[in-house]
Amino acid sequence: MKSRRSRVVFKHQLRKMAASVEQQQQPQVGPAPPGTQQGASIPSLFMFPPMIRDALETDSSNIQDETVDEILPFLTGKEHSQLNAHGIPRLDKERHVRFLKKQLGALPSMFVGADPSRPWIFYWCLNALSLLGEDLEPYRTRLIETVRPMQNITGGFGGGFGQSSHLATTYATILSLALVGGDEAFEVVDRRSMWKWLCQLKQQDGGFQMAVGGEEDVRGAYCASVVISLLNLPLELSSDSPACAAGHTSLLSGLADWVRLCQTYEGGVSANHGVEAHGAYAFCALGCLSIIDSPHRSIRRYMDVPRLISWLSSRQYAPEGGFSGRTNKLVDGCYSHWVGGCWPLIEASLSGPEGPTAGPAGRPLEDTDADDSLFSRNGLIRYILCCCQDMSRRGGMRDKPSKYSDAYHTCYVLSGLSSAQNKWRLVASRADEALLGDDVWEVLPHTKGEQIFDEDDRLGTIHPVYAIPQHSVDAIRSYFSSKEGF
Ligand code: FPP
Ligand code: K
Repeated sequence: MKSRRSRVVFKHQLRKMAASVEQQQQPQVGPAPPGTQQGASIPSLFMFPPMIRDALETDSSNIQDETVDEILPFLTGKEHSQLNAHGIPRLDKERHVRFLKKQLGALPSMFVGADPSRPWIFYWCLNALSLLGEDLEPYRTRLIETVRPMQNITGGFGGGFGQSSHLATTYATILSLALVGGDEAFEVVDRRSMWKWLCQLKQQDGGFQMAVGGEEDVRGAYCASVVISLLNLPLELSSDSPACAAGHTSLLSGLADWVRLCQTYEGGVSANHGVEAHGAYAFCALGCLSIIDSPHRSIRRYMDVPRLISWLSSRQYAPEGGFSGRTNKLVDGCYSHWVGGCWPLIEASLSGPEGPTAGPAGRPLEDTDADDSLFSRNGLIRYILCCCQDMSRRGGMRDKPSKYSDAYHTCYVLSGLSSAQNKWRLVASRADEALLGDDVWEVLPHTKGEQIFDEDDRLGTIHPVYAIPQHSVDAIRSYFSSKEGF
């Protein structure tokens, strides 16, 4: 219990903090700190270590301080040779495309341990290339030939030929096939064995194991719902599913209740019940719920939304501008997607279906100029463009400046950049709960507030639930929607 005096001091500090944040969000005027690019206007929020500090020194607080020291020269322009008027470097698309194409080639032998994640590499590289505006057609045939032998006759895809099926590699394979598109790619999937395998993974408590006999977590809930809805699989459970013993009759029954129990006392979402909340799992939970039903119904029904918003908001740091994955941990570019990707789903859950942007006579609906985003889009854009690009010959995107770029970070940093630059809206919700994932979404450039990046650096977009382009979602769904049963 705080004393009265400490409450008064606390209130005073809060007022001071609010005033200083307001003042710090104003662009820098007067002399720039040493080493700063002259002429660029950078809000001072992103130029100095935080004003308010916890007096308790721990390993976590020390490494946090070191991270701020590492990042500030990138945010203030000291590490960049060319900046725009807002102190932001260009997105080096050509370099990142070259990096991704190289990653898609054969892996050097020292990466033999990464073999089971080959379907992930396909998804990360293809999705990132598509965000950068590259044509994926040249990869279709090679992808089809490579993933075909990875499918097991007992259902699902492993990480390579002869490896047992796993939901993560299955999810990554299905998304990769959707990305390259075309009937031949879709026909690789054996839907009947996929359905039988998913029925084996479905558990009595409503959740999904990642592999037969493997761990049950919220990744399973998300990956299974993505696969079920993209492939239009029948929902009835096979009679030998372990879930039947608990009275379940559908692949999705009890799933939302299982996901609900992953929300922790902090307001975030954990891998399974009773462990630590982490941003990657928040995205899985919201994505899964948005497939089970429209987000304004399912997210509001199964999540404590105010507590989740409070926890998600705490993931964005200053001066960094980027997101962390959990309490007392460091900013990392990949959370630009895992945490950043939660915002469109949260926004849709709050606003509900909004109808098309253009009114009845093609007249744009009333739009105020104020930026009502729930996170600082410009803070995230600043972190990504200033800190996450490898500007050396290597290219690609990274966690933070001291880390090497890789395909995983390139995919999720670019996905997060795209969701900060563009605004998704739920236009119409599905008529019937049974039409899984059948909501209408629309995306437009985000134009409210100040645009700090160059228009040429605006990325393509990915569907807020499926994390691949909307036209890829539409194509695979429409191909399989004509299939009744198998
Ligand atoms: C902690 O790593 C990371 C986790 C506990 C979650 C990892 C899960 C994902 C990235 C995605 C799962 C989603 C799907 C769809 C399969 P850390 O301790 O190295 O990082 P931290 O310090 O930032 O928490
Ligand atoms: K990490």
